[in-house]
Amino acid sequence: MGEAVLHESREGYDIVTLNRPDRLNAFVEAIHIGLARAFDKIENDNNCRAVIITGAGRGFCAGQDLAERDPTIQGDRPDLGKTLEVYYNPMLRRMRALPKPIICAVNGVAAGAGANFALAADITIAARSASFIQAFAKIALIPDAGGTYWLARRLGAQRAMALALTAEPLPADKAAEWGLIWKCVDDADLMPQAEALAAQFAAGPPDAYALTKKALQAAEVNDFNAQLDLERQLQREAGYSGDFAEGVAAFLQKRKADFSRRK
Ligand code: LHQ
Repeated sequence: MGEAVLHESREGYDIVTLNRPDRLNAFVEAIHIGLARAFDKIENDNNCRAVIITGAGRGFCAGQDLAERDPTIQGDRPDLGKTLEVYYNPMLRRMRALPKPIICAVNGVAAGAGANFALAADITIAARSASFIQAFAKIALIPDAGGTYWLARRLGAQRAMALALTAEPLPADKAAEWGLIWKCVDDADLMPQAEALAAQFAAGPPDAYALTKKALQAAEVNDFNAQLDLERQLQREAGYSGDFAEGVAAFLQKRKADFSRRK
C-alpha cells in the first residue's frame, strides 16, 4: 500500500493528492495524518504560496471510510463528535487559517465529508464529470465537515435543505451555476487550469492574498460598518507593504510586477 496522501512541491506551489483510489479516496486515519503532515510543511514554507488539493483515480473523496475501524469509535453507538473533533475539524480550521490560497481540483465524485472538504477550499474547481453528494442522510447523519456552514451561505435555503435531506448528487456544472463552487471545466482541463491558477498565485502578492482571505472570511459574520473598519485596517497593512509599492511602480512603468522578494 502506498502513501495515503501524496505531496509534491512545484515552482511556488504545492499539490496534495488524496491517494486511496480503489476506495474513492475515502477518509481513513492515514489520510488525516497525511494531510496534517502536508500542512505542517505548507504552513512553514515561504516558497509555497498556493496549494492545490485533488484526488487520485476516478473519485475525489467519498467521505468517511465506512468500513474503517476508527480508533476513536467504540461499539455501535459511537461518539462521532469525537471523530470530528479529533480528525476533521482541526483540518478544516487549518485550511481556513492558512494565509495562502487553497484551490481544490475536484476530479470526480465528492461525497459526504469529501464534498464538504472540497467546499472548504478558497476556490473549488470541478471536472464536468464530478458531482457533490451530501450523502449523510442515507446513513442517518447530518452534513458535517463544515457542510451546513457552506450550504447555508452559498445556496438559498431551499437548495441547501433539499441537498442535505435528499442526498441527491449535484452535478459539477449545476454546483457552479448555483455558486456552490467557482467553476466547472472539461475533465482534461481540470489540472491544467488548477495549476495555471496556482502559478498565478505563486507569482502574485502573498500578503495581499492573506489579507484578502481574512477580510472575506470576516465578511461572513460582520455587519457593514464593522467590515468597513476592517477594510481600513487591512488596507493600511497592505499599503505599507513593499508589494504595493512594486505593484504601482510596475503599473506606471508598464511592466510586469515582481512580487518574488519577501520584505
Ligand atoms: C467506500 C466508500 C466509503 C468505504 C465508496 N467508505 N468504502 C461519518 C462518520 C464519522 C464521523 C465523521 O463524519 C462522517 C462523515 C461522512 O463522510 S458520512 C458519509 C460517508 N460517505 C458516504 O456515505 C458515501 C458512500 N459512497 C457512495 O455512496 C458511493 O460510493 C459514491 C456515490 C460516492 C460513488 O459511487 P460509485 O461511483 O458507484 O462507486 P462505488 O460505490 O462502486 O465505490 C467504489 C468502491 O469504493 C466500492 O468498493 P468495491 O470494493 O465495491 O469496489 C465502494 O464500496 C468503496 N467506497 N465510498 N465512504
